[in-house]
Amino acid sequence: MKFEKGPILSKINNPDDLKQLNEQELPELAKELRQYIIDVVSVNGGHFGASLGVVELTVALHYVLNTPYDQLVWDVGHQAYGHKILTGRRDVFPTNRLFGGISGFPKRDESPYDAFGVGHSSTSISAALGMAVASHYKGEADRQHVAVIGDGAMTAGLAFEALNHAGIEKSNLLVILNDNCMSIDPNVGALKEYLTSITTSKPWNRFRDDIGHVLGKLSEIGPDALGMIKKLEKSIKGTLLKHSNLFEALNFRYFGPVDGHDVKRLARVLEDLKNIPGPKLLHCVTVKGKGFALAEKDQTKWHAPGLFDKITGEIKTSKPDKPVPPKYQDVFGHTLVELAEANDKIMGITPAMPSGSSMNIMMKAMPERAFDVGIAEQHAVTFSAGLATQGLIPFCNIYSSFMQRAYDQLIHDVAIQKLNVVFCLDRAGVAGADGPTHHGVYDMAYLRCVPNMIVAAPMNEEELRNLMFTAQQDNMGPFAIRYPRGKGVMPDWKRAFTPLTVGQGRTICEGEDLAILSIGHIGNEAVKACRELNAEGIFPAHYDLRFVKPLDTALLHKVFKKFKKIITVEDGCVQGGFGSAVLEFMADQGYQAQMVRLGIPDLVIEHGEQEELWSLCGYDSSSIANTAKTMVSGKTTNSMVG
Ligand SMILES: Cc1ncc(C[n+]2csc(CCOP(=O)(O)OP(=O)(O)O)c2C)c(N)n1
Repeated sequence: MKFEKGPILSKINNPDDLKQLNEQELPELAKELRQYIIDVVSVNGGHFGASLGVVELTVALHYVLNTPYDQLVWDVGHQAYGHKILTGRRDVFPTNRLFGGISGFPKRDESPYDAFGVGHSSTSISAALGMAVASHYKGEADRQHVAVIGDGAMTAGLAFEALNHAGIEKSNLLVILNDNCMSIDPNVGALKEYLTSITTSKPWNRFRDDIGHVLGKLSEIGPDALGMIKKLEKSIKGTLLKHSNLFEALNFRYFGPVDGHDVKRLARVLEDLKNIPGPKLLHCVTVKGKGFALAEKDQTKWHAPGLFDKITGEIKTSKPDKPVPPKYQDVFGHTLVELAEANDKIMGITPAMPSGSSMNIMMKAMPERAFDVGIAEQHAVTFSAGLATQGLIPFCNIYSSFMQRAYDQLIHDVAIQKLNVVFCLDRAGVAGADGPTHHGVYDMAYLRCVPNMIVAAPMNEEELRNLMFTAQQDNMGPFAIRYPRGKGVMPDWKRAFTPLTVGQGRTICEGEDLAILSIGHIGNEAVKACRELNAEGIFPAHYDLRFVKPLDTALLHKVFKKFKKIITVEDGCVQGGFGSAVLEFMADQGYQAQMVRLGIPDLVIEHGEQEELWSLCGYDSSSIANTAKTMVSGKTTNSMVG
């Protein structure tokens, strides 16, 4: 598909071309850039509102900074589409997030303009500070280091840790706080209220006006300009004592709030900030979804809306002619409320993913029992641990890859103390177009080595419900349930609860030629593989283990006594994961069999549709069937990991 580009954007192949424009042309370029993002995202999908909100800031930054020599670090990176387009990727932008195409996030090996690889939030200040300290050490006094971080990302401990450190370094660091009052859902917490009070309070507005008067005009003032800024700050701080500034208290020079959609003014302000040494913070106020009315209005929905009609704004959904299975996340959300209605000890916790995890269903139904704690995975886990010490049963829902942030809390605060916390790990397995930062690859490996943990994965919606039911019983201890992004397999999913026996798997089909052991939803690919094999006269047995820990040892003894050819299938890393657990069982129990472990190999798996990636890694249904055929025929396998 061909996308039109405006006349100015067509000429911008890199930031050097951008610098040839005069200031008057910047608003028009911003308009064309915004339209190009709308055109492409409407047919390709991806993050939307965040990039629209920083169009002017992006243009101004590349107009003023000497990138890539100057280091520009985007936090999370979901807002960096404009940056990609202006830095040499305009014509490949239509491949954004597609299999084999450019990444939806900044990535160091994609472009020298991507100073730091991102995807998880709140890393930008630490990374930019590291770069600034390195420049200082190397004597590169002229180099700028800029972190652009949203008010949502600023809620994380990591961001605060970086501010705390930066405040005592004399390095040249500019933090741009992109304040749009939104995370994916509305931003939460006391910091958010503080930022709102700054943008609305009278003294701060005076401060802003006074500073605003001078910033952007330093070059006109000449050599006395810095002295003037200092004087101004001093006198203004007198007025502000009652309302002392958090960032100032951390030794940052605070500037703002500025209008993040006035591109000419932003360019002038940034130009002046280049000449102010040390750590500084520019508070930039923007509107998420700016320039696309519906996205401005319903900012959560338009964070990543999928495909849509760019004229009418209608979001394209397929209209199925028969009932379709629900998303696992929705089964989680509805089941949690159902369980919580019957068990008043249940609480819900999400670190900033109410919509993404469907915790918003409980937040709506039982607001006093469900918490969005901000982008704060570590806190979410230890907060849950605290609740559990008081006899409550927290369901702490964290995406598998974000859970990596809270590993110490999981061990130190939950597992060692055997607390009843239920971890629901959404987006486990390859996550799709978000790519390597978001794939939930490692959880089975990193959880099963932790004492006291129960680690389970449902093969379908009914199992998810039953696992949740089982986990909320008293004295279960730490209990992790991992499930993938997207839909399950059962349109008719709302069945009565049946408690499961911890550590017990189930037989999907008996067979003769070999055994397939699967864990979780990917077992449905094994079901398809069995069908294909049966049609060719090969009869595998298939077992859904349900639990990675504890393993169903009775079932495994039965399997190893009967079969000499075994395939394990998991949507997770083969190193240390489910297959490794079965391999350890085999070795420990003195069995011998030919085993092939199918799963994610020891490689960074790029972005693509889940099915494409299952196939790439060799564990979609046809890869499973091919592996089985090769094993049965007595040949060696050529699977990526076999
Ligand atoms: C560690 C981590 N947790 C959660 C997320 C999911 N996430 C992606 S963007 C986002 C909201 C970020 O809000 P903000 O920084 O204010 O940027 P905005 O989208 O408002 O521009 C969240 C929670 C993430 N990327 N990383």
